[in-house]
Amino acid sequence: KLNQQWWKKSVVYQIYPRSFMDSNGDGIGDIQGIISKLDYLKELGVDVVWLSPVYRSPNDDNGYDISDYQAIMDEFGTMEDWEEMLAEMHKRGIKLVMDLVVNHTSDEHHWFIESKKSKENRYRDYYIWRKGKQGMEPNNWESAFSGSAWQYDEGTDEYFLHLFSKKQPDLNWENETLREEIYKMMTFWLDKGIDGFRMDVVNFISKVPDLPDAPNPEGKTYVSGGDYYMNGPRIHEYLHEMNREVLSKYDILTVGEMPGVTPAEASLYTNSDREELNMVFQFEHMDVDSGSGGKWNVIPFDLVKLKAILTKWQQELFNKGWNSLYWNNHDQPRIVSRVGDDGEYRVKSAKMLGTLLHMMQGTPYIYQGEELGMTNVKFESIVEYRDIETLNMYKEKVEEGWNINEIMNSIYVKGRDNARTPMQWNNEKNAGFTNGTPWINVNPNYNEVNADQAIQDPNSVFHYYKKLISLRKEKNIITEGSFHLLLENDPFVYAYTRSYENERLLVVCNVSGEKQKFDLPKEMDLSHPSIMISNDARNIDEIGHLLWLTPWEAVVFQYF
Ligand code: TEU
Ligand code: CA
Repeated sequence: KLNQQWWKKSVVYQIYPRSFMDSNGDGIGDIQGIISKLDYLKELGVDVVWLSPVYRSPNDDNGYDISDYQAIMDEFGTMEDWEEMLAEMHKRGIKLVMDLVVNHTSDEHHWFIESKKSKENRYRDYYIWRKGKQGMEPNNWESAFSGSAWQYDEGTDEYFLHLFSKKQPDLNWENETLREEIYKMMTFWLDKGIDGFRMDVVNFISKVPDLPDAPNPEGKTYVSGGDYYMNGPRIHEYLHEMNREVLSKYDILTVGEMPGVTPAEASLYTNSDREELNMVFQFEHMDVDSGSGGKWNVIPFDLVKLKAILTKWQQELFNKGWNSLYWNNHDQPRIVSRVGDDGEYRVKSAKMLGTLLHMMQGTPYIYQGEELGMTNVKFESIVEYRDIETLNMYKEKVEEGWNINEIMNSIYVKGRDNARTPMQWNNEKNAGFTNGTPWINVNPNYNEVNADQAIQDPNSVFHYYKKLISLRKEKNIITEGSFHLLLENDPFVYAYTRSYENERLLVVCNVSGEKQKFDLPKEMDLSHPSIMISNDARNIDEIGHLLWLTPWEAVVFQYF
């Protein structure tokens, strides 16, 4: 079936199953819990669910370390539960995109158990093994989760590569038999009727063959090897092969998670003529507040930088590829705390940030709780944190002599557990997420931030997001229109236009807690503007050529 590109009009909702809804009181979200909340998603109006991994896993990285790709994780339920969930989603017209994690497996996957048995084992070459150098690791690459990217194995006196945790050995995509095994597994799930894949760090799967040391001018213990595995030499060959062998046979959505991807590369990955993927998750807009040395070195947010990045992505993929649009996911702190105001103006700034993103060209992704304006969390002590990335960083920074308060502040601002506290359903115990003890503590603000309250309040973020989602289906200008940034150097006002045939949208957002002046563009014919959506009451007749934007105001003018 030809791909009708339905995903250009879709809005995707990401579920992190461990934290979404617990149905059996063990404090861990599960598939029956998801089923019980599908009417809520239907009410919101989302078209697709991206479900983070539910495959068998020891949960070293909460399911991103898979020990059996074709079995369901015990804590989440059974394959029958999964089949029921898919049927219930499809009954409601909701599509299901599963998470494909094939840069690495768990070290408890039977392929790895075999691979480490001996150098002659038939699975040896499914993974990346190298001899050490003078008793040291084969190269100087660091793991994303601290320490070396290599783990020594006594049994065969060699090291194996793991770009993430020690329990996440990287797969060797040079091995054709391995690639065929992956395509078989993908077909297993697609033949069950799923509607696509989100592909975990899929631009890491092709490494530069001789795995060279990275430059290390500052003499660090380990350094990022990203230049030798991001967008590597055979990545387009592999993705085109995957498309030919599997993806092209189904009418599906495919999105590649690609840390380090540029717009130029993304136009290659997402150009439909190249038969690779439909869209990618880029990370440039997620690093505006990251200093040199990575995310934990927090620097002030800079709107001018953000505007330049998102404008580049809008314009360089226009008529060439396709963008994903996201602020949040299970790896990122919550945007209303990161860029908005999670205090007095929480609801208003959350609506502004939603408007800013959803009026752009691309497929928007809403992360669970974003539609409620859920915020970051500040746990008293490190013992309340769960994420391996955070716990490893804490240990490493303590050893490096960092001040504990500085470490905790970096965790408060950038830690992934900010996104992983339980979904807040109501103001009952544990926010209605579980009647047991939650695997991670609930954000204490669940009394005022929860789904029940949001659904009853017509002015909630929830109902505002509902409207953004429906506008995308009604207005071709949102999916087809060209993008033009205004006031590129204004540090507080984010304004852009979308143009399509004789129609215009003018999106004006005040990304600050102070009122800001905005001069309407001359070409805007004041006799015809209408307000398509806004987060603040405004009498259209009073509008002259000068707008005083209220704190965190978002307004979308429509004119011809
Ligand atoms: O994330 C890839 C990735 O690069 C993230 O680790 C990100 O850079 C980091 O978390 C920023 O804080 C994917 C998954 O989304 C993530 O949950 C997994 O931990 C990782 O791959 C390994 O599977
Ligand atoms: Ca459970």
